[in-house]
Amino acid sequence: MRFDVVTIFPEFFSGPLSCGLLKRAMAAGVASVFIHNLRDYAEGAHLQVDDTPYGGGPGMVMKPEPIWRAIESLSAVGEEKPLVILLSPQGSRLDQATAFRYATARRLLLISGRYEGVDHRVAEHMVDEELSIGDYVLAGGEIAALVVIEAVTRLIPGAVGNPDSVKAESFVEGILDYPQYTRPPEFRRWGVPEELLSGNHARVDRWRHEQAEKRTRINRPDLFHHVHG
Ligand code: 9WO
Repeated sequence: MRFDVVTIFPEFFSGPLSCGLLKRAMAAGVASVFIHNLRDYAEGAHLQVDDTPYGGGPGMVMKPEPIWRAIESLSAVGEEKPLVILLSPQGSRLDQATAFRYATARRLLLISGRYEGVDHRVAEHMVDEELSIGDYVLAGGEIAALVVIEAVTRLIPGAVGNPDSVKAESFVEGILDYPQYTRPPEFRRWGVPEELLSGNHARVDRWRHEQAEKRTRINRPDLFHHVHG
């Protein structure tokens, strides 16, 4: 999988890409991430990437032309055209099913906006999808782009140590994960559920399933539509 990111803050990505899963996936060659400075696609004496909003109002809006030039230029490299995604709170919501769909693509081109907005012609005419990672406003799309890169990369075969852990976990079955414990069996008089210490696998499985269901019902009633058995 090849990821390209267009941003006015390329330095934002160095920390996250140099740790853990993303670092390993890149070293193993299963993922490559190219960060591009939007300003490199700006023109004019001031290399301007933003301008005042039509109709007035506070702040600045990102101009369409540098984003267009970045998409045109980056789409032309390599043999495969990328799926182009604008990170925005106005987009459709990222979920695990979307992450799986993106993991089947060969290339993703992620556009991270800043300022008070992005000229709407970008969302309307230049991108394939507008994507939100959740119902809150950030200062820009950079963190959202990193969320997509991490959620997708860990689904690529060879990126995660144990492929069973991708299958077994949360959301794949529309239910939250069960609570996990490790040693010691008592810490500050807080015990570990006796079912987990019983050594009875059937009992452990039953307890985990009940806990997962209870958590999902209480914390995420919106997910609690799956078939129980
Ligand atoms: C600001 C704002 C304030 C009041 C009501 C609605 C609002 N929307 C925005 C807004 O979209 N600000 C953006 C800041 C403009 C461009 C990039 N920024 C951004 C992207 N903030 N948050 C995201 C984002 C991206 C993906 N998923 C969640 C949030």
